[in-house]
Amino acid sequence: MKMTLRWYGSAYDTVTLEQIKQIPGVTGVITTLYDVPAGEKWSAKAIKSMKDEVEAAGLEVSGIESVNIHDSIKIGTPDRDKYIQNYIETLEELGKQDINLVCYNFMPVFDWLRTKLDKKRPDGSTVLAYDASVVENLTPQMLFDEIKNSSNGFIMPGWEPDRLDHIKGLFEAYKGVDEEKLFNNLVYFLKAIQPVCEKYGMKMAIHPDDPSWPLFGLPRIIRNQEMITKLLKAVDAPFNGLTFCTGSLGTNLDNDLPKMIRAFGSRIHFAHIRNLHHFSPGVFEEAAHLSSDGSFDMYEIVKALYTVGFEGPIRPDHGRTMWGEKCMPGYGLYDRALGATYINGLWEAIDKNTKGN
Ligand SMILES: [Mn+2]
Repeated sequence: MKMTLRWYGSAYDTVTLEQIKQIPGVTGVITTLYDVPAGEKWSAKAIKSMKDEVEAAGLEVSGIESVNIHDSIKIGTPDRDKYIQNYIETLEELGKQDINLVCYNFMPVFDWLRTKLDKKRPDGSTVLAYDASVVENLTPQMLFDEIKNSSNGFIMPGWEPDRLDHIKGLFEAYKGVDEEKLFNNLVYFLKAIQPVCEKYGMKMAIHPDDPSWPLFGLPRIIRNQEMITKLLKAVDAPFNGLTFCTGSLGTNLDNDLPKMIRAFGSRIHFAHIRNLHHFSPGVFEEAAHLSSDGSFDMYEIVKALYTVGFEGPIRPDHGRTMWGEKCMPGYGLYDRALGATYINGLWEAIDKNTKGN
């Protein structure tokens, strides 16, 4: 595996490449062109300049998170082919510059959802949290406002203001898109991009839905072992893989994370490792990465990745906001650096135990 950190680019991120470079064992970043709207083609020039900046800091671009999918592709409107063509050309440009991992999601309207971005924990740190009873009593508009008002002035990925402007229209547009239709639109997209992916050895790593259940009547199709298996089989080629996000799949405690890792094996192209502390079904907060701070056995999760021979990037997912840091919720330096170090420690111990030295 390769240890990485998500980085939004120097215009958006409070964490610098120089800081990331100093985290032991971190060799790359997972980044994006944060200012390119979903559906637009990425230019060779912008990709090169992003890559040059990362490499000048002694790091590599280990993958892209995300090249977002335009809603027309998810909804399956007649203009989708135009957006798919832009996506293919973006993959072509990335492939030419030896960037061959792309994380994306296929969630309607909401990329992810938390009901609080700054929940205080007993140790004084703050974390993102979710309470299903809150969601039941809020409209999507109220949730957008909550996210906007508690994100320290940062634009949260998936919650860009232009989406907020269109939320009513988006809900209208998704009317009639049920699980089956959404799934078929995803398969249509994957089949269309398959040739360019195979030309460049591009790995497409779909991100699971977060949380892993339907919201506001919108379908969600990447949320458990059965649904993910169905997708991997529908386009049964190595390029069609998964971002194994413990914090998303783990929102539902019925998902047995180590078992799922063993089942998906080589189709896992990318891993997000995060711990959650569950209070009751549908009520949880994000925790420190350490097993004892949350509900997951991180040793078993990392061991399962080790056992399937995982060689892709891992990034420590959302961290707590702590030590007075001012940052985008979940994306500060300190707790993610602790997470990277902890996961590296688990990996080293598992490796040495396995090899018997
Ligand atoms: Mn994730």
